[in-house]
Amino acid sequence: MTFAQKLDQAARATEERLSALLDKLAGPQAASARLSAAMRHALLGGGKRFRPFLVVESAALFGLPITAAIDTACALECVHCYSLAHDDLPAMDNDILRRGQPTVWHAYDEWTAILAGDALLTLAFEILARPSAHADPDVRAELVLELAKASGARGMVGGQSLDLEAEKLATAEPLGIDGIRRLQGMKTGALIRFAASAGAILAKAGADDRDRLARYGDDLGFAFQIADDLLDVEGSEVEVGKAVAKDAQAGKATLVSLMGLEAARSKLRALEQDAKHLMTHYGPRGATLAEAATFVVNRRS
Ligand code: GRG
Repeated sequence: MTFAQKLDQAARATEERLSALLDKLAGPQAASARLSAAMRHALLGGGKRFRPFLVVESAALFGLPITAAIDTACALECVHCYSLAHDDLPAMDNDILRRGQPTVWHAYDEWTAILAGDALLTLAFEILARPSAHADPDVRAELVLELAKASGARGMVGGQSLDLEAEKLATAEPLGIDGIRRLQGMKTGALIRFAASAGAILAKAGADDRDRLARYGDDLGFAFQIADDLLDVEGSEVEVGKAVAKDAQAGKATLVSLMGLEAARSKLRALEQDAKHLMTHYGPRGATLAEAATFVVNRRS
């Protein structure tokens, strides 16, 4: 199977399971058809499903089948999609286009987008707490703990706050390279680190594997963010599926604007090589995650 086919397979499996989970957990019994529809719009309106793919492939490193990883992959995608629905709100990034479709608040309204995001965040932890996520309750508790840490004040939400403080508060000091690196490690990196580490948690792997996968996830998260900044500079709205050139318009410093295009591209290549090197430990089993590093570096959407 080619890399593209593997990505596609993980995306399809994730979407099928998400759809079934929404039907079961948020669908018929839910008080509000409007809320369910907005959750579905946020979750199933496109997307690369790259984080679920990382969960599935990190589990495959240890011989686990896709079925053993899919609920964890779906829980993570629920957190990711809630963050996008909230990030697009007028109070935050004020975007009307996401994944080539109207954003949730634009398709519905602001309060529905807020509630759909809240419900997706809650659903993520409901999915992880159920025995179908893993037969061992200790593993489920660890998944809940690690996803909560990655998503919350020390992770994605904290990074988003640092970002908005820098952008919106007149009193904020401009961020330098280290400050941006820290905020992006929290905002974008923490979920990608969780995705890469999840396979080791599901497989009850030892500390060396956990550490190696966390470092791989950090490389990928950093690369993912630089690639995103480069797309904002070099991509088109049609290609990327959302508004571009937003950072420059907002006068927002990014790693690319502070380092310059050439240094950013060369950092991307260094991160790709480091991530690939970490995967050599797993021999042929590590080949797909090694290719994922190249995918992140070359992505155009
Ligand atoms: C609102 C708490 C809260 C957090 C928002 C993730 C995030 C934090 C904001 C998104 C802003 C952004 C453009 C970040 C850059 C990296 C990123 C997360 C891009 C979107 O992820 P993709 O490319 O999206 O994986 P798809 O659509 O493929 O799922």
